[in-house]
Amino acid sequence: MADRQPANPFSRDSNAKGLLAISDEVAEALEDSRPVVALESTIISHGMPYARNLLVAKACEAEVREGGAVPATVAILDGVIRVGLDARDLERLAGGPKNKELVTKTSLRDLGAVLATKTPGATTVATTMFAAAQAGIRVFATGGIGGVHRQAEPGPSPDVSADLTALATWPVAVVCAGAKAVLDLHRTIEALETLGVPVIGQGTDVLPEFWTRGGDLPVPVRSNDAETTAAILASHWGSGLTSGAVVANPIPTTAEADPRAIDEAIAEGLAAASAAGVRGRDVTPFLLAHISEVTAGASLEANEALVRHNASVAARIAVALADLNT
Ligand code: PSU
Ligand code: MN
Repeated sequence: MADRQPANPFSRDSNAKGLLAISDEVAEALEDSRPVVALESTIISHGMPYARNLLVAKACEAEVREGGAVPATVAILDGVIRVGLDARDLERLAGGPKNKELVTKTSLRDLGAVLATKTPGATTVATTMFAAAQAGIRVFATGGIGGVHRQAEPGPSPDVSADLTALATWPVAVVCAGAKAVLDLHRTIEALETLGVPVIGQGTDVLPEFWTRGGDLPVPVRSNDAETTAAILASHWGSGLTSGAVVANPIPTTAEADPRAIDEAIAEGLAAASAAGVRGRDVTPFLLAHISEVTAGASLEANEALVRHNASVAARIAVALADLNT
């Protein structure tokens, strides 16, 4: 019997019927099989205050370029999913102090409505993974994925991010500093196991906890460099599996926030969110802003450092992956 080859996981896979627009620079890089790294936009519109958000968005693109890859920031603008933005697009997403009213945080369930109304949308990890997969991009950098939120009291429907659904569904590696530590990290890593999503600790044996390097939860596999991570990813997809992967990359030691201060700020943030009745997609942006306030900006400094580091490491992984495929 002849060997049956799995479908090429690096081919483009778009069913977007004209609603997906890839910039010329990104399209040319993909055409030539050169390394490309996707970046998300919820972190710009809802994860950081104006005008720091714009500086960080540009810095992440620069980190990707320095690492030898082409950045492809994703957002929804004028009724189209855009892959690869210019400076003016980034400014629109960064907006001003009232940006939250203008740009919709767009997860998978929101995508159709945001496209139909032609209003600007910032893509979450889930929606960015979807767009990346459609475009044929395999590596994506963000700060931290969403996951299973902590629950004050046991109830029937815990708040679970569609980021997990996306990780189970599309062949994109998400380079991140673990999941945001406001979540229930234990349940999040168990959910990833159930969904069959590899969690590769790059240079770490434990799950990074966003603002800190973590220590409580072991990761299932460790890789010591971008080449090893790329080899694991290539084998994961080469086997025929079509799910995504988490590449857990801890914040550099020099940029790590004080774990005690962060734990206290998280507890305060969670109490404030529940007192203010914050729910659904507003929870994560509320907590990030509150924790930054309580830590006098220390958490924001750490957030910038970790997301830039992820962009840089993602570029190296994209380069190593491109080398494996040529
Ligand atoms: N990483 C950051 N800041 C962020 C996010 C990630 O450093 O704001 C965003 C991502 O877009 C992620 C979202 O998908 O937070 C999770 O939101 P939720 O918990 O509502 O699914
Ligand atoms: Mn949620």
